Amino acid sequence: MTGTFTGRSPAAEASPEAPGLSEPSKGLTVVTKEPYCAETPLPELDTWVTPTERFFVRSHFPVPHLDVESWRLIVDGEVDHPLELSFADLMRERTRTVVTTMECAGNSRSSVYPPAQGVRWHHGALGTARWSGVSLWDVISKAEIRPAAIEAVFEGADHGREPGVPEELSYAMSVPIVKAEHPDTLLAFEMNGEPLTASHGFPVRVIVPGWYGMGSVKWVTRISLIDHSFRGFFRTKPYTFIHEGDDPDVLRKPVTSLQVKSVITWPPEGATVAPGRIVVRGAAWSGEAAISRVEVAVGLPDDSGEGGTWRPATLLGPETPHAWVRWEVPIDLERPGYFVLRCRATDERGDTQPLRAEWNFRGVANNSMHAVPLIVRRSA
Ligand SMILES: Nc1nc2c(c(=O)[nH]1)N[C@H]1C(S)=C(S)[C@@H](COP(=O)(O)O)O[C@H]1N2
Ligand SMILES: [Mo]
Repeated sequence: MTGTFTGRSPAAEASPEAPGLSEPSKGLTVVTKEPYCAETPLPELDTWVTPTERFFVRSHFPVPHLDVESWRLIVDGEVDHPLELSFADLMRERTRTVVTTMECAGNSRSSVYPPAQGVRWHHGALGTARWSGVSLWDVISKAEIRPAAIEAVFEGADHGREPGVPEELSYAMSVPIVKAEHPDTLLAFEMNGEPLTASHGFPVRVIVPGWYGMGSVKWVTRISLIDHSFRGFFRTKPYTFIHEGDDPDVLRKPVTSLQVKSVITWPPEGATVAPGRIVVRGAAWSGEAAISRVEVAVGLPDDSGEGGTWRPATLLGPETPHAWVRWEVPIDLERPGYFVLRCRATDERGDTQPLRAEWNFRGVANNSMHAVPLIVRRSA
């Protein structure tokens, strides 16, 4: 039997309306107002597909409000035939739908220690959506890409200033050609069966399955093929692994694929439950491999991350290449007390989650084990 929960829901603290946005963000927790960053409370991530109004928003600059009639996509750079495409041009291509899990590279930054620079996300800069659009490659290959091209740079219509940078910047991010060629890399115009909302990239955004969210450029208006590694601000500063002592003028490893990770979506952190059996539920994902195992421990970890009693969870699926799997495991908590649950996923490559992820200056790609404190109480 499932226990009853009296844990205060983080949703209760959510702001009803996001400032400067046309659509309300009910159910999201606003992390920063400017730029607008809002995350999903974990209990709201308890479904395979995340409803659009509950899907986190991460924007670096104010939302550009674009008009579908005047929107154009330029394809240029290392191509023989530069293109300028309208929305109607895109609609002539074959439609493709991909369900993919998106996680911000800064997700879970609030639990990085020592504290790292950046938006202090808890664990909810994360969600899974059904994206429809056209394969990126079907569109850009018409420009006759030259063999010299090694990366595609996606540029958004949003722009503004970043600390330490003298000039205005547009949001831009690159992917290697192999990622641009993948048929599931999309120019998407629908999210969960509806046109994109303004804050999620209307009218067209890129979707790069298997990568952290920074590659899925919203409000895309230009794609440039280049014959070198892109050195734009967002590629080389926030979305890169910087370690202690690194020379700021030397390029570091870029943040790309999602590391193996899992979260407990039920019970909520800090919930009070009655003694007995609870069914712990959650999600697990990994960028370039399937999830092979999820385990849940009751009890504090030792330094290795072991400790406690580990129980294998049942993987509920669905099994698709780019989306998280749901899992659940019954846990018996007969005795009143204060407890902590932890979960740990392992993928088919054998990658697993650490107790504490290796520290980096931006606190990116933190895939340390999620822990949920829980109170078992007779009067719950
Ligand atoms: N044009 C543009 N695209 C962008 C961003 C942005 O600020 N501007 N943020 C990126 C980051 S860091 C993430 S995590 C995802 C978030 O997408 P969402 O707001 O639809 O959840 O968009 C990416 N694409
Ligand atoms: Mo992000």
